[in-house]
Amino acid sequence: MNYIDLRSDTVTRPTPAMRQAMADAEVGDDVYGEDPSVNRLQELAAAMMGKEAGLFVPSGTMGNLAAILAHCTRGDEVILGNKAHTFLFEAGGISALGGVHSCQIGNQPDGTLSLEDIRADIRPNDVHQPVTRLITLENTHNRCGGVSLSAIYTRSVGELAHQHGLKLHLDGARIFNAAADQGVSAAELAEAADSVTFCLSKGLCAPVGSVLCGSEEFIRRAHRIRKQLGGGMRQAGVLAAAGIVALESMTNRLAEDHARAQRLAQGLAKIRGLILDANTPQTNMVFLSLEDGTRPLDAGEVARRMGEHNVLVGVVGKYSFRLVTHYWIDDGDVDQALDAFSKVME
Ligand code: TLP
Repeated sequence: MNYIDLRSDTVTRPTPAMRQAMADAEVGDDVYGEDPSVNRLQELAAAMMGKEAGLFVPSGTMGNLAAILAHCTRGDEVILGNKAHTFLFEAGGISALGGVHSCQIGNQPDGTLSLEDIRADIRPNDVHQPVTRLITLENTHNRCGGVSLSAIYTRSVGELAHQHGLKLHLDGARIFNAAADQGVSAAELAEAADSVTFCLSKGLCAPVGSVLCGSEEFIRRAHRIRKQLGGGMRQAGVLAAAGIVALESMTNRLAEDHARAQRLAQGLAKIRGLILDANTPQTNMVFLSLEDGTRPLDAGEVARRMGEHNVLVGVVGKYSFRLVTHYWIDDGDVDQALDAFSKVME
């Protein structure tokens, strides 16, 4: 069964060019540092992020975890947003596995953390308190509607961090969507960050993997942590080969996904019973909810009925949805999804 899958861009399957590159990939034992495809991917990723070095990791979650553990020691504190993916959706790994304390600041609707809030939460030198070591930002910001953060804002947080002897990590899972949105390079958006993770496996369509980038010295520490976490992957070149295709040929097309999200939102706005979130969509995500009058139908039931029309939607609250456009969604799929919503909401 071929579903129109709007639940996430993580559902993207590899392109034919990726499958070919995977079949042809030169491989070696990456734990010995001998996989030429992994080495090439890491170099390419670091260059595209404007950093000295890169580390291929199995997931965005492991990339953020390895980064935070490389910046912090047990009992240190990271300042992050209360809607950050790392805070909400990474199974508490930083505290469970790293003993890292988190200080959550309310995200502004535009995905930022206010500089005043950050400043107020940097701990004084006091034996009663944890040591503030790190700030993390997310770009694009998933739970703030897929909004992209500017380089100017990121620089202001970087400056604040560095003035206080802190580091800045950027969860750039979808940094290429942010770059496409603003017409700038990913390197510019990541410039102020000491480290950045981005995902190959979302809008870029690779089957598996993310890359963590930073200074050579930082990546050496993160490399050991990746090994501790069981992320040493041996002949990972078959995966890296798809990642190279992703970086070489998939970053420049993301604006198409953003345009389709706009088209989808325009159609949804005309369907009775659906209310779009303010300012949605920002990039490739449309957030919406059911109007009061349509309840007792809840989002789970609407999603089930959409499934009967072969359309899969993401349920993110009792009455709310997230729809994500990606490479495998074309204009016809958008029309079909709109048609299904019209029928379900009749
Ligand atoms: N996000 C997934 C879910 O986990 C919610 C999605 O469908 O959007 N940072 C950000 C900003 C993310 O959105 C995600 C995945 C990750 C990190 C983690 O990446 P993976 O899934 O590779 O561990």
